[in-house]
Amino acid sequence: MSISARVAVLPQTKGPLEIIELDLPEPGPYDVIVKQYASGVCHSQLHQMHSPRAAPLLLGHESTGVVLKTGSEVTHVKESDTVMVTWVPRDAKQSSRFPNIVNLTLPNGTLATSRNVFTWADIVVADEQFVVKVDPNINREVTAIIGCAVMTGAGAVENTAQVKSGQSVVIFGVGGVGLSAVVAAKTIGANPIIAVDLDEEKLKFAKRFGATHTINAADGDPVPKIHALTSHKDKRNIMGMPVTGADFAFDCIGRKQTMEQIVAASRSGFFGAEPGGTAVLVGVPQTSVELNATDILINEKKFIGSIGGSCCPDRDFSKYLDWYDKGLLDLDSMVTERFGLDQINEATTALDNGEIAGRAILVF
Ligand code: CND
Ligand code: ZN
Repeated sequence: MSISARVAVLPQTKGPLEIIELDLPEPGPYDVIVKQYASGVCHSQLHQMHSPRAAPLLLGHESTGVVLKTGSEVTHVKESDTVMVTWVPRDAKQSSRFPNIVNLTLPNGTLATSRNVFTWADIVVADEQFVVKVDPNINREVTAIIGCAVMTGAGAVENTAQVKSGQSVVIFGVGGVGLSAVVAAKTIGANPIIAVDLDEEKLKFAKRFGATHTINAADGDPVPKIHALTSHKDKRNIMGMPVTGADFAFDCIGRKQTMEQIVAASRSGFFGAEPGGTAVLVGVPQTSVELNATDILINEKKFIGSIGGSCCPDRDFSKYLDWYDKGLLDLDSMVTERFGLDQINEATTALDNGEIAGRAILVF
């Protein structure tokens, strides 16, 4: 018997998301059908909503749920297992198969597409590579944001940048992704941990998660303030000047201005002894960027990207659940708003208006 689901669909032309009831297809050999407990609302979906599209879109990419049905080739989960749905393959190093991208035929015959998964629905179908088995005793709501916000922010710090204890970090943009980067920096023992945002309330909030200093970029250029907080008086750069700047500067926004500021905020090299700092792009850019090539060259700085926090969900999600259990990752505070599926347009509008202090979730 086919399974009926209520799915949020973004029409191809402008307009709000619509909740459409439809019958899900029978799972293909590698598919898993998941009845959902909760899903996060990520800024990446706003980027998709504000971009032109070739077809109606299915959105959302982090959730918790329980398995209802599996395809014939699925072996790592079975009916009634508790899982998380995410958008990074769970063990890509082991699996040579590229995961299927889920599309659904709407009742009017139109094909609605997803980038890889969709989680803004009470029941979803996803490739098994995007379905991670977790302990059945997890908190079923707030842990939904591990599937993107935590993986992306914490993973950028731990996996991509490999920040070490005592190193200095600055994190631009402390929404769901940036706060998770702050938490990982604190857990590793980074110091100082400087949060930069335009919103004073979000900066205060970031201190609860481990930011040691905050800078409101609405009050002027944050870069000189970052340099004032990160000086290495005994080290000299190529110009013979004392070195200042962060060992790592993370952009968890993706605007042209912040992408340029993370390079300027990174420290120069210790001339002849150690290369310069690293600017890490996490936010999804909507424009290209002009890099100061001289700064990068003479100061031996790096500009790198981090996608999905370079995470391996099968390995990393249980670790983040452990951080939650130990009180290191306070997801109960980080999830600041809850909406029902029928309130999806309210949820996305609130995020767009900067009204979500941490991360919003949909609860089904
Ligand atoms: P959210 O909207 O929650 O947070 C963004 C924060 O940036 C807010 O607190 C803003 O106030 C702040 N901000 C905006 N402009 C500036 C500025 N000029 N200076 C300082 N602060 C500013 O977004 P989110 O945390 O859900 O997502 C953040 C970005 O990360 C976004 O671009 C999203 O698409 C991206 C992302 C990337 C990846 C990846 O794999 N790299 C995965 N998921 C999301
Ligand atoms: Zn995301």
